[in-house]
This record gives sequence, C-alpha cells and structure tokens, in this order.
Amino acid sequence: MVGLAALLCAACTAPADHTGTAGTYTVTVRAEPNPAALGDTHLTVTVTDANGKAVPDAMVTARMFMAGMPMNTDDDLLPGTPQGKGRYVAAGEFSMGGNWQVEVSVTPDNGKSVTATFPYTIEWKLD
Ligand SMILES: [Cu+2]
Repeated sequence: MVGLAALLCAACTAPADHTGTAGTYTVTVRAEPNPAALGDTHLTVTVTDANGKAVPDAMVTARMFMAGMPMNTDDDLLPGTPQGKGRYVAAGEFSMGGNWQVEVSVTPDNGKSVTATFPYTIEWKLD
C-alpha cells in the first residue's frame, strides 16, 4: 500500500460508484462491500466507449495501492474477469485503513492501455 497526499473526495464516503475517464472510455468502479471497507473486496468495473456502448472484450486490470507506501507491487495487479456487457470483476483487498488509489487499466483488443485512477478512503475497523 502506498499513500499519496490525501485527495479531497466528497464522494468517497458515499455508497456510490466512482466514475471517471480512461482515454475515450468511461470507467465506473463499484467496490463490494459498498461503501468500500477494510478487508477483502470485489471490484466491479464497467467500461463503455465514447458512444456509451459496453466494451466487452478489453483486458481490464485494477491496481490497488497506497501512495508513499511499499505495498505498491505487481502483486496488486488484479486481472479483471469479463462478465459481459462491459462489466469486469476483480478480487482484491484493502489491507489497511487510509487513502487508497484504485488504478484501472483498460487495454482494448487493438489499442493501447489507458488508465483511470479512483481514490478510496478506508477506515480502520477496530472490532
Ligand atoms: Cu499501506
């Protein structure tokens, strides 16, 4: 995990999907449990193209890291499993509380990788 400077993100604490842009794609990330919490998580990534159509055949990975911390390794590269209709699912873990980044990389069949990065604030669970 790694910790960049804390990003201001009002939406992070709401149980909402994160949506951003990767190249010409629109990428939406939902973490389960939702809102994201300490421990194992499933990330569902939805990719649509500039016309709003689902992109079902890209290679999608999600890298979970904390800026400034050494947990940023290739081990955190999680292959997304295509679920059809432009949805991809990856398993991962928020292994500590703090400010996380989830970097989603989309590589289309015939193109180069583009990325979108989403901030997640994870609270320590004290139970
Ligand atoms: Cu960390």
